[in-house]
Amino acid sequence: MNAIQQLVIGAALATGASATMTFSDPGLATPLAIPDHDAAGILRTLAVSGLDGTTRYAVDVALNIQGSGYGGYVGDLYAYLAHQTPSGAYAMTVLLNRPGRSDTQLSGYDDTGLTITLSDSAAADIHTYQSQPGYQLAATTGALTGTWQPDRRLTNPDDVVSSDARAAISFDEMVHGMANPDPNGYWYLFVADMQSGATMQLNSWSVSFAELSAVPEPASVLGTMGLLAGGLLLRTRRRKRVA
Ligand SMILES: [Ca+2]
Repeated sequence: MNAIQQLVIGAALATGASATMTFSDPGLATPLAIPDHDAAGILRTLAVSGLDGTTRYAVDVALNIQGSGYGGYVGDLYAYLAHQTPSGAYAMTVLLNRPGRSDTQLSGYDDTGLTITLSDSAAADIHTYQSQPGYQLAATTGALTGTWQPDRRLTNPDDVVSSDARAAISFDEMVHGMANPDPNGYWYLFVADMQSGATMQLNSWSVSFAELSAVPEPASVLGTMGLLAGGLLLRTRRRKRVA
């Protein structure tokens, strides 16, 4: 293969379709009750393997929490995601920190549950979803739907309000902010119900890893085009010399 063919194939790979791998909680065969008004909460574990440690991934978390008994109340919920690499490095970020809780609404939002995806690339913060135009609840369950940014507030869930700074790290930083990035290992979901009254259950959760294509920067595209043109020119000149 000559240099020109290598460049063309390299460009095709860089813009090709990317793969997504999803890992679901295998031990969660039936809904798991989240203890009411109990900061001890529940902790679930996913073993993740088979991902390329040198590839950059977009990480998304799917979360399905539904009201039980007399019904749910999403403003009671606190949840975080943690990751432990095979070498033992550890990172975490806050997914939910009492959605809707503010200085004027200390109980947070009263919707019955969540059937959502949390993603770094979402348009809006889950904490203030009722202020976002077009937010939707599922017709059958009343659960919030859609794709949202994780809450990322590190404030104590007993004190958190919407105006608190969102200082916690993104999913991408959870993996690539480490000295030896590796998405494999263990991923943990912690969920707690921080307020007495309404009760909820964890129906399912999963973590997806979508390969991010190495899209060339405009400058490097121009550089590649220049190299290709230069290479063709060189070959033409050489042929002329031989002839
Ligand atoms: Ca509760």
